[in-house]
Amino acid sequence: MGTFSLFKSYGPLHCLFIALLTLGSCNDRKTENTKPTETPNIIFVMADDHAIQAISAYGHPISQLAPTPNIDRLAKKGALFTHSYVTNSICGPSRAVILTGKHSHINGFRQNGDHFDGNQPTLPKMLQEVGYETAVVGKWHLHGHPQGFDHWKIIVDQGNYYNPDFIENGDTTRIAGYATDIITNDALDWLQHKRNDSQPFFLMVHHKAPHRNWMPALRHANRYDSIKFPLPETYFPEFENQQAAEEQLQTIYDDMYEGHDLKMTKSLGSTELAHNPWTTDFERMSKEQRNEWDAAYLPKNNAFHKSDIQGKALAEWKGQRYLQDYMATIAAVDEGVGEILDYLEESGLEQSTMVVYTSDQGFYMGEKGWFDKRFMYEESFRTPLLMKLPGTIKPGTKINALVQNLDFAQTFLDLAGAEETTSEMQGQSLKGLLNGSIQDDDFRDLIYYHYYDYPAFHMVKKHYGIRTKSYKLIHFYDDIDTWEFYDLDNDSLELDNKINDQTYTSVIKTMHQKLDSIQKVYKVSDKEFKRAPQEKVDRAYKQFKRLRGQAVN
Ligand code: SGN
Ligand code: CA
Repeated sequence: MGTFSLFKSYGPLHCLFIALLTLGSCNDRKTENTKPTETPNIIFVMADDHAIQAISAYGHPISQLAPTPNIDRLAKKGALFTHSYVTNSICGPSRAVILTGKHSHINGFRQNGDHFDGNQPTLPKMLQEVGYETAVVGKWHLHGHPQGFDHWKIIVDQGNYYNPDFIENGDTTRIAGYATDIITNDALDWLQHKRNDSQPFFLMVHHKAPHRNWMPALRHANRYDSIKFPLPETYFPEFENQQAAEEQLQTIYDDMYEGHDLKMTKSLGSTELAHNPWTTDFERMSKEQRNEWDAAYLPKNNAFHKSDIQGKALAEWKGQRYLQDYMATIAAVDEGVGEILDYLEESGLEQSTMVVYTSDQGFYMGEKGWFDKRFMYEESFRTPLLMKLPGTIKPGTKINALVQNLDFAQTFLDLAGAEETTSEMQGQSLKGLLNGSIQDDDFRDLIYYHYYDYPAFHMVKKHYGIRTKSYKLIHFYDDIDTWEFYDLDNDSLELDNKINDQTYTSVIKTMHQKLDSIQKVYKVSDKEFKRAPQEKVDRAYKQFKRLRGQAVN
């Protein structure tokens, strides 16, 4: 980093220096041409738990009934990544990978609850070094305060949808309103009034939405009531040879809390929530907000109580309620993206600003009967990724290469002209894919995954593995020791574990070799595979099963 520390004093002089160096302009605000910008501004918008199935540009049937026209603008004007993945499908770890460009075992943040070592080199710090002004607004969830940001305003821990608490400069304040709108407004406020006009900028906009418990903005609370979303064909799965899948606790109709998650009420005419083991946003709402909420939910809850649905029909009803709330929660996120894109167009920043949309991981929308994430199966391993950068990315580009959130830091630093700083990182810059100089098949052969958060919420066992274009090999360990192998071209739903199928013996052998060698490349040591004591696992199963307590069955 030596030479770059020269630029530590930011400001107009620095900009002039960079401009002279590159013969471009730091912040090409008013240009309408489509030449690549030398040091583009970068706006990185990340939602929490936003599934690919819920972005209309990806074409999934659910999203066609609840489109996201603003997020789709990025695909129209830029690139849609069809095979974008995380390295560890859970919130804090995903954020740590994005900030460091390193796998969890190197950056030290393996599971939610770990503490992020903010003293290590990170993307925002490195961007600062080359003259960027940096800011983060919204969810942080790494414990401790952000480092490397000139401006930050974060929600406390997981945050709340209604009247959330934010931390800014060490002070915690409750802000009236709806989290998604507040975060969008903070981002716009920083762009319009707070940033230093003479520097390129890097702004991270981290939404809480659409994280559990999927509470829509009041204006969207009835948005999809009349829509019947298609439930996946695997909504009632029969697992065979998939022990970890069988033993999870994230099935919509078994594990969701009827009050907290599904907003069901105790009885006809009541506005009191059914089973709700925790305090939630309902306690934070003002009287007016709660009245408006009840006015939106009472009629649909009453209709449920009158219907007397049971068994399979009830399980399907729960799936519908979940999808309606989840998609309605996304509506405000999409509006927020629209506001930011509109602002860029109006302010003349459009040409010089890269906009990225992603999620901290994928999510289940009823596939295998599930919600939540964590598994290395496609729905949670994959994550949405859309990017626009005029002059570099051709409108309507589709990128099918295997990419990961591990690559973001290197990509942004490469675009900022600071690729020399990334030698310790473990990803690959996506720049060549973005400007068309690298073809999808030439980018990367396989991707590596490791999930550690067990025993914990939803009881998804620890596992690691690799995915190539056509195959996936997974090892679940901890209180079990099972391998799974999928032929993705012939079994895209990953229902048929072929680990013992002789037809695949030689492919599986090659996959094992690839797994061993990538673990060496990524410096995975034997210490990474710790198991929890059996009593701890048993206790956790008991605790989470006890919490379920369904009232309506
Ligand atoms: C909370 C959620 C879980 C979720 C974890 C991790 N329960 O504990 O469903 O898996 O967060 O989510 S909640 O009802 O309390 O929200 S993550 O996005 O932070 O990884
Ligand atoms: Ca998440």
